Amino acid sequence: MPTQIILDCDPGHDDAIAMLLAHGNPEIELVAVTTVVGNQTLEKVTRNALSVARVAGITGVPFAAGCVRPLVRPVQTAADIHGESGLDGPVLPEPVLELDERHAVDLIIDTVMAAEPGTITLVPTGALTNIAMAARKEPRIVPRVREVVLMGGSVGVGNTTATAEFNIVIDPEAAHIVFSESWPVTMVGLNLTHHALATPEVAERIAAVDTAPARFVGELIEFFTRTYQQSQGFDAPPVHDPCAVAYVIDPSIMTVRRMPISVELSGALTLGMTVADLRAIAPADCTTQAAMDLDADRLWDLIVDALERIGDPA
Ligand SMILES: [Ca+2]
Repeated sequence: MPTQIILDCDPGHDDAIAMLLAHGNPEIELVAVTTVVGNQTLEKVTRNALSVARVAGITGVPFAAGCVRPLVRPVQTAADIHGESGLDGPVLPEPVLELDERHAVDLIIDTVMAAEPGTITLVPTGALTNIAMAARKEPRIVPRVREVVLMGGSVGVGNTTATAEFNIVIDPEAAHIVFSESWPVTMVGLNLTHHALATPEVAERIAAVDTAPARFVGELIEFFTRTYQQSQGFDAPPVHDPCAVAYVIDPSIMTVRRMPISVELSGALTLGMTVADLRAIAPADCTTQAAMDLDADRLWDLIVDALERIGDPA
């Protein structure tokens, strides 16, 4: 039985690749895609999600738009990394899927409540606004969710600030809610994703797949490489979001360590930091863990395999 996931995202170059991986991998069943303000405005990331669905040939999966701003803070986007559209680089095809009429928060709640308990995995790859709102609006989802595997935070280095990662720092209050709930949380953070580098060798492997979706990914990586070189000083860009999907597919692709993780809500230098308690052994009631080491070759094997399986959708 494939693992059923809800991908809650803000496409976003790496979100797009995460969606393709989830769609193309047979171990995953994508049961819903929800969008949240983050890399760009809600309107832009939602359109991008629908464009990626067309590229990937995704049909029969509900897509819903979620929160237009963080719980407390003003909107902060990442045009420096993702461009004006949020998905600059390739030509974005006109969407064919229609948005679900429900708000993303309601789609998440309805999907989890309708499924058998312990079957739905939430995979947030943007700010945690929708997930936090869903947990507050319908607390009965919390024990029913199998686990939350999120891209965000870090054990160590930040990106938006010295100590904080973008998805967490743009809505730290939402992140606090998600990390504090009783569901199991796996944090796939920058300490791991900074090893998921789309090197020229990786780009060559993807180009060799030679399909329209693979060329789309190649163009995403090309743009992402330039912005990461200019704004973050990376030779090759880290492709964060597919790492969370890869963990759901095959947890053995990375090592994880149980540790209490708290989100800083008031630090002058540490707002939005995921404070990981690395002391000794985690307490017995600890529900959070962090991904620590990645087998990057196997990550790219999964992505190339997913693109091969997707082929050229009609
Ligand atoms: Ca993202």
